[in-house]
Amino acid sequence: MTPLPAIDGRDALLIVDVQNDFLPGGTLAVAQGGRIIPIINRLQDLPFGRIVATQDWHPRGHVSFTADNPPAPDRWPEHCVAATWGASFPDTLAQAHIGLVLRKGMQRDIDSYSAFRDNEGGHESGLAPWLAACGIRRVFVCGIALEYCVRASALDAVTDGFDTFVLDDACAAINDDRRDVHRALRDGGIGIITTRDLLEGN
Ligand code: VGL
Ligand code: ZN
Repeated sequence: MTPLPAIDGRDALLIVDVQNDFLPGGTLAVAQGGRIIPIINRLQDLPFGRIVATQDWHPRGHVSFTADNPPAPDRWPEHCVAATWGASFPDTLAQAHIGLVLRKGMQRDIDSYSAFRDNEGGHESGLAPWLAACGIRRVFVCGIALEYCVRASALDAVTDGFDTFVLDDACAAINDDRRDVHRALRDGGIGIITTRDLLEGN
C-alpha cells in the first residue's frame, strides 16, 4: 500500500461502541473485544484533530431487543441500556483525548448502527457537519462490531464526503472470517489498514 500521509489536525479518530456490554462479561460480548482496547489507547496518542467516541444508548424495551419484540433479523439480547454499567466505557479505555461522546439508538422504535444517521436514514446525528466544521478531511474508524456499527459508520463517512479508513486490528468482529465485510468496505471506497500503517508514518 502507498504510505498514508501522517496523521494531523485534519484527521479524526472515530471509536465506535467500545462499551462494557460489547466486551467479555457484557450481555452482547464480542470475542476479542478486550484485545482492541490497548490498541485504541495507542492510536489516541497520535495527533488527531478530533477523537469522537460513540455509545449505543438504548431505552428499555428498545426495538432491537429480542425479549421485547416479535422475532426479526437485527434483534439482540438487551444491551447498552442508557446510563447502565453495560452502556459505560470500560475503565481501561483512555478517555482524556475524547472530545465528543455521541450517543445513538436512543429512539425506542428506530435503531442506529451508524454514528451519522439512523437505520432508516431519517435522522442525522449532526456528526458530519460537526467534523466538517472542525476542518476534518479523513476519518479513521475502529471499535465494535466490525460487521455492524463500524461498517455502517464507515460507509456513512464516505457518503458524507470523508476519506475513510477502517483500522482492522483495532476492530472486534463477530465472525472470525472477515472477508465478506472487508469486501463490502472496499467496495464502498474505504481503505482497510492497520495500526502499524499509522504508527510507522508518525
Ligand atoms: C451493535 C448490535 C446492536 C454494534 C449495536 O455496536 O455493532 N450491534 N447494537
Ligand atoms: Zn444496539
